[in-house]
Amino acid sequence: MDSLELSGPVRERVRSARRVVVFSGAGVSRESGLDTFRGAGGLWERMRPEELATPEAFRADPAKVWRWYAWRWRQASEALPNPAHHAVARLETVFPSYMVVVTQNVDGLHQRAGSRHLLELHGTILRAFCNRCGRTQDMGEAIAGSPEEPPVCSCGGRFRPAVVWFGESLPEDTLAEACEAASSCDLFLSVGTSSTVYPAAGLIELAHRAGACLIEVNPEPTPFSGLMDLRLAAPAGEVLPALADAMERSRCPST
Ligand code: BV8
Ligand code: ZN
Repeated sequence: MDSLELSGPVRERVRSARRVVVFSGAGVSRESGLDTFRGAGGLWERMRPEELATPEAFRADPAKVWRWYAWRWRQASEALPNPAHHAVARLETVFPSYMVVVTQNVDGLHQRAGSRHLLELHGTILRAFCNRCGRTQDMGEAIAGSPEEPPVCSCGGRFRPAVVWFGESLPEDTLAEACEAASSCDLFLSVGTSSTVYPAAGLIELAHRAGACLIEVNPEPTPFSGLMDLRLAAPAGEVLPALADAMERSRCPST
């Protein structure tokens, strides 16, 4: 995308922003070749979440769930961060006082792009833990040792991916820090999420109630599009680098 100009109140809000939250979903990794969940070509079009991403599914058929997560681990490991991930990492220098990335993604691409202040609301596919004693190990090693079914732990428990399944609570401290950040931010950038999964999507409401300037990047509208001060209906990989440039420009006194 050519350059992007921020105008009027949004430019002013970005120029004066001191506390910034970037909230991301599967769409930010689409241009890295990873499937989203919903929408055309999404994972849930081909598979049923309740059969794969729930504790019940793991109890009913641990091998099936394990193989699916092994497949997704391979995809995430072979993928590369795209310009959207790199632009998000860059924003940490544009907003040095405070910026946090709150992601629903489990693929680890934000870290690999250099984002340091990151909250993984739904865990990570890069690690596994025993569902009895909690011992953890690297997911790649777990899969290498047992590709077809979840490895058995020395305590007799089973290893499972360190992600949050539907019906499971999110990591308490991570969720608390994310809620604190959303409730006290003055700029909230929502990128590549359908904003339909809770409690994550509730962060947008918290930022709105805090009076933050809300920006959404998503080719498709979401249930919160009407709340936005600025909506960029384009792929994140195309628009985020230009948005980061525009934000940087709006914060340099000369321009
Ligand atoms: C819980 C990890 C307490 C695993 C995931 C309140 C109301 C309704 C329902 C509930 C509620 N509270 C709780 C629920 C139940 C449930 C829920 O929200 N259900 C939904 C489906 C209605 N929530 C839970 O179960 C949560 N736990 O509440 O615990 C509790 C306990 C017991 C009983 C009650 C409560 C746990 C939720 C976390 C589940 N784990 N992931 C894994 O990855 O396998 S969720 C998973 O799906 C992802 O992490 C992500 O969060 C979500 C998908 O959302 P998105 O990332 O937004 O992706 P999606 O495909 O939907 O959208 C992609 C978007 O990108 C689209 O809009 C598209 O247009 C856009 N896009 C596409 N290309 C691009 C792009 N954008 C930019 N650029 C592009 N190139
Ligand atoms: Zn164990």
